[in-house]
Amino acid sequence: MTIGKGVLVIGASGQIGTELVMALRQQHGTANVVACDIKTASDEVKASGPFELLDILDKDRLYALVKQYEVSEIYLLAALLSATAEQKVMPAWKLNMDGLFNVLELAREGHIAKVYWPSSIAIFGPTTPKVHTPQRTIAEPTTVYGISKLTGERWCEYYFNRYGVDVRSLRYPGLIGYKSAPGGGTTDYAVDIFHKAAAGEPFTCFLNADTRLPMMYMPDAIAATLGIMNAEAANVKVRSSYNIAALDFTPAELAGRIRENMPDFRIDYAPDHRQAIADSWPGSIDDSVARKDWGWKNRYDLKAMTRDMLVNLAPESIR
Ligand code: VAH
Repeated sequence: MTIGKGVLVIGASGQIGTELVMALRQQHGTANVVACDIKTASDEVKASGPFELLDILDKDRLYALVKQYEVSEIYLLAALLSATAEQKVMPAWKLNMDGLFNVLELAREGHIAKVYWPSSIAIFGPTTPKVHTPQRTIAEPTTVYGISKLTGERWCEYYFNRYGVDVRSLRYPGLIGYKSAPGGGTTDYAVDIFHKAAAGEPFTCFLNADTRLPMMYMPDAIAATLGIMNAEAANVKVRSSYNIAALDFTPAELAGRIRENMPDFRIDYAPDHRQAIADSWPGSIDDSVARKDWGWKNRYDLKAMTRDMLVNLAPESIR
């Protein structure tokens, strides 16, 4: 089986996938980047290049697409996120783990050359040091999502060490973007708040005002993803998953930044089941290892992210 120039993005209709597909098509050429998902993708993704329906648990269909498009790289983004996974425990475990094994096995068998698989700061738990959490530390996650991501990291490192599979991974913090709707995440309040502000509506936050969480603007997350995948293999020294960081803030701090442009914006707080998930995670992350190994650095701080989100969602609000 020839390994060609094809790139497969699985989970292309999700929050990250929608933007990652467009960035990969710029790098590899639109015809070479195949967007896949179990549900249809955005008009932008479908109009700019090939799209295929795929359930990542259907290994035969996955292999057929790898052959058809002469795929050499797979970006596996399909997963159930933290809040949803708590409601659908076994479906989440099956999707998050069997999906990963389907891709790692294709790489072990030599059908693809490189794999990207996202982990998350959700691999940390209540016993992890919460401030400036280091690359290597206690990781006792208490959520289905976090357990699946920590387990996945262990398997990625095993497939690298045992079979030489070139799988690379980042521990994403909460991601914020305006191009796609998030789904089922505990950090998704930080996206919803901008849409409410842009609509001139008050926002009820499902986390407490002082809940500090690590976050990142989507353009930085996309840059980090391309950065680690384009890095020299010798510089990717961590084969479980890298901490990456950019921002950390509380809902109250984010609301304050929005009010700098929209003084009438109002927020109130009604913590729900997602508060316990957020309370189990770190407040800030140390990403010095990624910065040293392959030159990671973020571009957006909280002020710049807030401004860019509002420029795109509510341009009339910008002062
Ligand atoms: C979630 N957005 O909230 C994801 C992310 C760190 C959080 O993994 O589940």
